[in-house]
Amino acid sequence: MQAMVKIERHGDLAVIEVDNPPVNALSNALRQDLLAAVKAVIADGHLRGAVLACAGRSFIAGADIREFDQPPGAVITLDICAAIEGASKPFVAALHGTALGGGFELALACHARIMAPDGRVGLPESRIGMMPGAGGTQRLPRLVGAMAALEMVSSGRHVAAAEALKLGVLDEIATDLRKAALVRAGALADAGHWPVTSARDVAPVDRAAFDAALGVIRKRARGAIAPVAAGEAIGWALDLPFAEGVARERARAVELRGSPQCRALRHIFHADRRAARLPASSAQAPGVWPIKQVGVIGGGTMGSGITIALLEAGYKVTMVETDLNRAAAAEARIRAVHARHIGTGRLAPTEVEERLRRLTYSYRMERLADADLVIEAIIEEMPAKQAVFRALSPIVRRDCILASNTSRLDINQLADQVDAPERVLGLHFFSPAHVMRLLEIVRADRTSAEVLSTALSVAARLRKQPIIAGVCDGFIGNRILGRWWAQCDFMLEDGAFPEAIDQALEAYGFAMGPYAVADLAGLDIAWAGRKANAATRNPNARDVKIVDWLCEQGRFGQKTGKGWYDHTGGKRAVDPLVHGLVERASAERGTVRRQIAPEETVARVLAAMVNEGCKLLAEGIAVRPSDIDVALVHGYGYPAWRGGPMHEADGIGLDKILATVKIMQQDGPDFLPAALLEDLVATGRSLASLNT
Ligand code: 3H9
Repeated sequence: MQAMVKIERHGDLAVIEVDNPPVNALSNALRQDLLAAVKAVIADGHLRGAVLACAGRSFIAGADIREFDQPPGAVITLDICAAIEGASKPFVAALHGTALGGGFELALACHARIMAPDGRVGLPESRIGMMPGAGGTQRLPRLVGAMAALEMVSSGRHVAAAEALKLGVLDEIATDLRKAALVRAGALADAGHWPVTSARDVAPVDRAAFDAALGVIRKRARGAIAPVAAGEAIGWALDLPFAEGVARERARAVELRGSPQCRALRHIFHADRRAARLPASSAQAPGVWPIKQVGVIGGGTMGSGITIALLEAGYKVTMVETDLNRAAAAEARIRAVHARHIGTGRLAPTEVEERLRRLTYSYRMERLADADLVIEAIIEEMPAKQAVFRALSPIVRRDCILASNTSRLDINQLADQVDAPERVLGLHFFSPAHVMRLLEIVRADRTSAEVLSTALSVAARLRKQPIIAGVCDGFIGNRILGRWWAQCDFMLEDGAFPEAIDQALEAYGFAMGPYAVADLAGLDIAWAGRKANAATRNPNARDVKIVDWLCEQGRFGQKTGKGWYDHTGGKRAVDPLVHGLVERASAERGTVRRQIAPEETVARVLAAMVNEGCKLLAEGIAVRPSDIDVALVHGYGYPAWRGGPMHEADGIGLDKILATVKIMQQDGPDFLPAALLEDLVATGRSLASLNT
């Protein structure tokens, strides 16, 4: 096996180079080798200084998170940081790619930091339920101040080189990184003294402002422990001597490492990456078609959002609308979003101009003759969508991928309209499409592996989180959503009120409860759908009428000022009229209303999700349980720190979930226990065992 750490000599200076692909993660073995190398350089009387650098695409991206379930090992990163910082010669960190977590902490312990122009640094531990444990929370505020450090550790964001330089993290940005680092190490050695981060004081801070910012972090965390713990540790840097702060940080980090939240977030980290891979059966590395020119048909909310996302990713876009007014409305929407980005400083006016130059509007589909990909985003009606696909077929090249943004319609029926149906698939974006991360890629019966693979590469370029779904009503996300929202409606009839259900689910960690979300999204579209599908409804399904009654009164949610709540004056207030309708629904069903505890709300919602998830797996609509977790976390506000419903269900026990489903089966055929769930319980297997 090749050594993971090597020492190169450059005269009287050394370069310690770490080489542990793909991202130089600090494994137990690497930490041992690295500490040995640092000690060897320190002990070598011919060497006056050293550079710490990495081979490959990145500097050390942090501790090896695959080892978090094992004991820490003989050498911890803290030891290496201490050896470097206390060395009798200067160490300079040469950073490229992503210097993250433990990697960044090593750099903070060095006596200077130089970074390549496209490099990034950060302490993203809180995103995986962890916090820095090698002095990061104590050294960072000594360089950048407590407020900036607080923001960095709680958000976990990656900071680009230019900002890092401005903040005081870096000493220099250099294109010829190794050379600049060697020059710096030589200069520090010549001077005979060098800065030691831990010896610096943290700049004085307005303590009340710091505590207020920590309070905001606590509120926004909605139950997530790590961002708050990391923030509190920055406070220790203000209150405690360095050594004490580091000891407390280490103890808390070890605690978090073994926590259920850390396990759940690591599950999501791996699940995200698994979801972006083709299922094993088609893993013969299919080719990826080049995509440069994209057509978007329909400039409504979805079409405009998709266009903004495509422009951000660098594509050339032609938007096709039916008339001047609609095109003007789309343009206004797109310009408004870009103007906001200029206003917040996210984009420079020149960047916006460059993006908008890549966008053309047209009323003629013929303009899409050169497109590599066309995304249809018109009204959610099958005949209209079929007409678009029929019209496109003779215009576009045979290797132009044709996608629909439908959230539930049968993609196969669209593929039937065109030549070469193997290039047709669904690209279901979530609203607002330029903001939401989830992208459901819907594979129709004839979609080819190349087309699927190309869609995954488009998702990566758009920085979206893809999941692959099969064709069914609602695909993965909306089908599961339909079931658990139905359970919420049943709970209203059984005895709950909307605000109690929202509160229970918000306390569980959802960003918003279902009734608050419904009011935000608008009740009218679902109402129209219910009316259109009335004839096909299963007569044995339990049907709750409350939302229809709300819509009949013109209460469509926030846009009309009233829905499940009264939003008059911009506040979400409980409305006695809604309570009256809820009680009427119970009375009409002949139900004696009873108290529904928050625990029952959560148990029924979770059981509905997991049961339907198992049906999706058995039908081959979802590839793996972890894809369902990815969908719910990135598209539906499920708390990431719980790892998604399928992960959570394994933790609770599938037998308990099944017991709840068995009670719910009285609610009709949609809630019959999934055969897969019963089988897993009978054979003592977990959902995680199905993650391939
Ligand atoms: C920490 O450092 C704690 C310390 O304070 C010490 C306390 C004592 N470990 O994402 P990609 C794998 S906590 C193991 O597809 P990209 C990843 O699974 C850690 N493996 O590429 C994937 O493998 P596969 C703090 C890791 O270019 C492959 O590398 N650090 C790790 O889009 C490529 O990854 C973090 O939280 C890891 N730490 O993004 C950083 N990181 O192909 C987490 C990656 O088999 N990582 N892998 O699925 C990231 O944010 C991104 O992976 C990164 C690269 C930006 C580095």
